[in-house]
Amino acid sequence: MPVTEAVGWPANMEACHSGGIDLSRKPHEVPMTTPADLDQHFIQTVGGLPGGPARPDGAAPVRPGSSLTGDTLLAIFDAQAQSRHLDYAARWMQQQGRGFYTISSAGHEGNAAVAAALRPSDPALLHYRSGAFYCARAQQVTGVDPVVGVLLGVAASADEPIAGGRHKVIGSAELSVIPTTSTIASHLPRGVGLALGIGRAVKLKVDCRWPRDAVTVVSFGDASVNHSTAVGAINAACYTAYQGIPVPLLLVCEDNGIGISVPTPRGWVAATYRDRPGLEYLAADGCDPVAAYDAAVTAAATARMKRRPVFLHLSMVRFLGHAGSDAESAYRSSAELAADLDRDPLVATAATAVESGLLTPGEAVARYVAIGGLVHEAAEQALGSRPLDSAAEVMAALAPRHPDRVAERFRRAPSWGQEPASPEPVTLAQAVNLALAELMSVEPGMCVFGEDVGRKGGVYGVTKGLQRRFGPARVFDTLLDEQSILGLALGGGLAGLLPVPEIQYLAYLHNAADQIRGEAATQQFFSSGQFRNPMVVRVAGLAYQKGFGGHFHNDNAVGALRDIPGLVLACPSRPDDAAAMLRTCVAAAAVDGSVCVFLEPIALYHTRDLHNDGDGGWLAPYPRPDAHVPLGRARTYGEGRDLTIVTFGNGLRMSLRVGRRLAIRGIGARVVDLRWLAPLPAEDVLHEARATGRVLIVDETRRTGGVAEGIVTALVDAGYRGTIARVTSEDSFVPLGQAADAVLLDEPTIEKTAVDLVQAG
Ligand SMILES: Cc1ncc(C[n+]2csc(CCOP(=O)(O)OP(=O)(O)O)c2C)c(N)n1
Ligand SMILES: [Mg+2]
Repeated sequence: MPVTEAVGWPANMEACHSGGIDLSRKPHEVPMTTPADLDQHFIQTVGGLPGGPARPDGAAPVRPGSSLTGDTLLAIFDAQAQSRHLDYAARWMQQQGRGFYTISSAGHEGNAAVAAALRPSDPALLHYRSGAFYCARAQQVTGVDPVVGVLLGVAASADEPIAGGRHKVIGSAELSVIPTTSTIASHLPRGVGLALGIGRAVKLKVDCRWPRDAVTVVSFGDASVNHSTAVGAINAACYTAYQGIPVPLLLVCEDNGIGISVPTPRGWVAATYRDRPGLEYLAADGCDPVAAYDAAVTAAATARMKRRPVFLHLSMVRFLGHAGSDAESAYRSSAELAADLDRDPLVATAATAVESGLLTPGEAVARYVAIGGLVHEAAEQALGSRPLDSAAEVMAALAPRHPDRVAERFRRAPSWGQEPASPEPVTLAQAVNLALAELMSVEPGMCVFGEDVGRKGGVYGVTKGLQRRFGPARVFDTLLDEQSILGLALGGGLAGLLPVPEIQYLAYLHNAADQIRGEAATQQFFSSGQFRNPMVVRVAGLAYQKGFGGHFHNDNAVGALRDIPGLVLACPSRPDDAAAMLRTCVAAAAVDGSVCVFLEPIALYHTRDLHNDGDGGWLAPYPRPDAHVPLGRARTYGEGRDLTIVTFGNGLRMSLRVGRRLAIRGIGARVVDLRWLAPLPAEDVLHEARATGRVLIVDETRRTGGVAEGIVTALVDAGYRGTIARVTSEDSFVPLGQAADAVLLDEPTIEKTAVDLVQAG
């Protein structure tokens, strides 16, 4: 009987490598290591070991000088064997037509020792090959079955406990394992943010789901350490620790020497991280359970006691190729594959158990086979599990909204309902400043941070005085790295804070956009709402700054934000709306974990007048303390019956000025300020559009991918049958100096198009 049948798997497992096509046995090719090879190798090697000494006390160390006890070694072995069989199962399920994920943890099972060295309350953000870590952690908490959970994930089942089948992630709320995305290294900034955020939440006496002495653990591969996101995050951890600020973070590099097919230069990871300021570095053979465990214990203790970041570098091997479809024989020699097989961590753990007399060779094999049988049973059940079957179910966790609870928050906030913060009319910048102060005084976990926001009070003075009033623990300058700023927000939100990071200019959001697109916006989606990262990202942006030019300070492109599912994109134009909308965003973040981007038009920050110098028409009274703007509700100015102008941001001011000139020409226009660019206030726009039957969209962003595209589509989709025209800026970057006027939308264009539209009938 083939050995694979002995553990409950069909003998043709090797055919799984390309979704059922047997790539593994072409005579002219170097043979690949298949599940059957691994399985056979384990059984034959371990089965053939000489027996060990008499059975020792399970509480005794398995080797002199080590802290790894026999009991813990056996627990590690069980987790490793579970993980290995889960890898086989994933391929078998793919063959059965109900497996959608085959990236395996085989060869990386040494990471079980890292879990064994940590506490189950240490939050973990894991590499996709950290399956054995996950199985080992599940042993530390009652009631979580890692096998069933992982297999339901492989089957993309709606019953999968963390992502609800939306992706195969490693995660569990009970196990403090926060799902990560497939974008390698993108979880590292969040990890740094979480390590810092837990301490900050404790300091601010905010509810935090993790204990004050928790160590945040983040694992990743050797190729991933080169990604700018990893480089930036590790740099941010070092930069912070270098200043003496506690960063209890364990960075685990699972180094198998290769990234898909590209070898990592020998010694590169060690040479890069061995001597970084602020960072402790430890290396061990991740295939040897004793060495891996002892190093992990030291690393965890250092991170916990010294509250410093530690880089634990574990050397590993990779079996079964990169993923199920990867024919690694194309780029690896048979000698390399054989050398890896000799280092099989599962064999090493079994051998250690046998050497130390904990198991006989036969018992070790039987234990492995028995675990395989249980995993196979669970895999068979997973085949029949319920798939996700509707868009509603898929999207249920995307971005929960409870407008009633958001509104209720305004009624209950203790200092609200009294006098407004300013008796005088204010500018937009002043309104944001006052609203930040007001919100910080009622939200103890709210923190404002970014480049220059602390001592300087922001490039435009919007955060002036906040640090003095609320202290450097809540208002602080960060290092110059947008990925890390957003990472602080991602981790801080998880830790229970209410982060309000600032991105200095819209153009500088784009080099860190994945931290919003791929990380922040997906957290609830991939955890069925069990983890959330509330945040309000303030971004100074849009164009029309007088005398301060160029694209990078006048970026008018919002396409990268408009299509992010669930994201709230606010763009206040008037000072009173700015304060009220900021309140809404902060409340939505607190109530629903919403991810909000608050886009502040720089050119309007200090604008005072509307039509004439000195008219004060762009100032506004600071709004009553209980005033807020419901998400997705527009604001209409005027009741003109000839034309509806739909606009936002700088476009509102231009449109109101044009509207007055149109009135003189006998054209009655009403002007709708969208206020929210996502979700768009489609119903309000439709209502106002129908009131006149003529719509002119005034959109200062680019013609392609700009806001107007969404408005036109929303109107058409809603069955609006009137006239629609749009004016936008050019599909260009914004040049320096007066040339900017040549590509940006201007009032004469708005006015001419409006007149033409009305005169056309
Ligand atoms: C940002 C990003 N670029 C590319 C990929 C595709 N990709 C997935 S895994 C991988 C290699 C990662 O290698 P390593 O970090 O060494 O991890 P390993 O798979 O070897 O454990 C690549 C390029 C990705 N997932 N994310
Ligand atoms: Mg690798």
